[in-house]
Amino acid sequence: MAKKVWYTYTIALRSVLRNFLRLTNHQYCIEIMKDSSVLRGSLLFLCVLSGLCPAFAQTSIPVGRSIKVDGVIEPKEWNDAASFAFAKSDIVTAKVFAKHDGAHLLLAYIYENPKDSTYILPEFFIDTKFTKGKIWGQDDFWFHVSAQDCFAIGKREDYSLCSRDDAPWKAVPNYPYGDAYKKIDVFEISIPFELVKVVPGQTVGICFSIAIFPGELRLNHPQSSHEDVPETWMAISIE
Ligand SMILES: [Ca+2]
Repeated sequence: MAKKVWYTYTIALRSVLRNFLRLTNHQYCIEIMKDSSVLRGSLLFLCVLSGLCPAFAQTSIPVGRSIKVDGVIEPKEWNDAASFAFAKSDIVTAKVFAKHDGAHLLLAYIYENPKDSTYILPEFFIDTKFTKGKIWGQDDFWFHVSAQDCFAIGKREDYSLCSRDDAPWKAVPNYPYGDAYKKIDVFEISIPFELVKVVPGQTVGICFSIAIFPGELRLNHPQSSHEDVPETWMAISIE
């Protein structure tokens, strides 16, 4: 009997935690860490015990196998990556897989049920020296995937360094040129560490972002981060 009550209790607790974490985009775990009260400490313990605190596993980008940058998720191609979920929206449910192979930062943007005829553009911002700051600095990189692969240093939305086939980094696929819309739900991306002057073992600031057109909506991960304020991006160690 006691065993059954305990089982019911743990199932209910897991359900509550799961829904709460879903609502808060996992930030609750981080908030718990900042509070040393006994109550919250206990919640943290339960949170970890229940396996529902992915935020703890998301403070680093693991080293893993190389990938084939072709826009196709092969079996076991990404099962050694960290996962970052965007807050749910009416337009798309999106997540990013992230890892590196020692020489390249590797990302996969994966969309579930993207709304038809909506361009959902992968973007990400890296504070490569982790200098934070309230405005973009010369160590902050902007990456953007649309009909071309674009990047800029020190600012966003500078489209002077765009290329579909000859960019110094690679994203597959791209949206078609012009108005020929194509629904895409997986992008694979590879950025040479050499391009951003990042080395394994260091900490960087990262904000994963998706820009949604039409509508000019943007989703960021972490949800509390802002694309224009590097100090709000998350600290990530490159393993
Ligand atoms: Ca692939």
